[in-house]
Amino acid sequence: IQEETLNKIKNAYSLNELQDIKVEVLGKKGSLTGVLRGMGKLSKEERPVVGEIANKVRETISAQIETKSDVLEEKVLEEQLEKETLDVTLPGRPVQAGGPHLLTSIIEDIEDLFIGMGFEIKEGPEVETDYYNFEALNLPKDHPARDMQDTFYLTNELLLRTHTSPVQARTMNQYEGNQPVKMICPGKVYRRDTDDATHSHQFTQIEGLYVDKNVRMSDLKGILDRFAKKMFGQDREIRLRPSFFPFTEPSVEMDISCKVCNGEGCSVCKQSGWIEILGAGMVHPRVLEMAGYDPEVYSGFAFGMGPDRIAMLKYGIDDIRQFYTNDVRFLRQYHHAK
Ligand code: FA5
Repeated sequence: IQEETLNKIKNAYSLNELQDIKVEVLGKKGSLTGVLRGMGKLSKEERPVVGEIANKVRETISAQIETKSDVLEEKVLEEQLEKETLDVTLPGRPVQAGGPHLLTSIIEDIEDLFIGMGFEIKEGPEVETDYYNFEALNLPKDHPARDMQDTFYLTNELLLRTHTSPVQARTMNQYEGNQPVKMICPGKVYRRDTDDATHSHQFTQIEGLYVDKNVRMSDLKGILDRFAKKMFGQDREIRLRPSFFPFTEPSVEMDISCKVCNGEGCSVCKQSGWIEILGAGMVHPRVLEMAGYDPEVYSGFAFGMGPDRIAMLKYGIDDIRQFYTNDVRFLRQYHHAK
């Protein structure tokens, strides 16, 4: 048995084969196990002799199997290492990096411009109360101007804010009527508008509010003009048209001349040559009063602009829905827009 088995072990070329040999000889029904089992049938004198030999054979075979197993394991490992070597000279595959959404970039650009003019950044909730969205802005419950902004109501008192103007009242409340306020507030707003090329039911706004002693309409115009020139270039013109908002008096809307220039020249993007980008005005005395500011002492201006429209104008995008349909081919074009 010993000779035959050692020979087989020597020729074994895989761990599986070695395992088979082990079972064949040392397993429950193995040949050597058979010999050891048959000991009972031997005479008293034969037993120790045969027993000793059989045990020695078992030890020798076990040791050989062990040694061979180490050798084979080593061989398997080597083969595996050989197969799995990395060819570090192969060209790499580029990783597709993401980037900020164009709207995020535009909002950050606008924030930077206003921070440079001394404004701080504020935030407010998207789920807003009827009070802040309307009443604190001089729009009592039955006011017809509420229809100007078709509203998604959640309950009688809670709604999705239709503009960022509630943050005006929230900030003035926070400052308790005795400190100047100079803030902008970017954020998402929602309206039951029918989606088309220039309207979306969800869009972004940036509110601005400047309240202090002696703030005038000319300050508003100066700030907006500076903003427009920095955002769109020195050759852009702005135009203020009289308008109406219940929370400002007087109220204006600002249009910007809408030239879109590229390497081939400039084109005017709308028949009139102007596009409306924001509403603004002098804060209504009632709004100041409700927020705890004395309108005899303080005055202020406010504005609310639409970054979606601003981005469209700046980059010549003709459909606002592009911002919200998340076609990566579109989004990727503007990763390096800054
Ligand atoms: C307002 O929302 C006022 N709260 C703005 C304001 C603030 C006036 C402070 C006075 C003082 P309006 O509804 O016009 O106003 O919206 C302001 C801007 O948001 C618009 O000029 C436009 O740029 C943008 N906008 C309005 N509706 C949409 C829409 N459905 N999709 C995309 N942009 C819109």
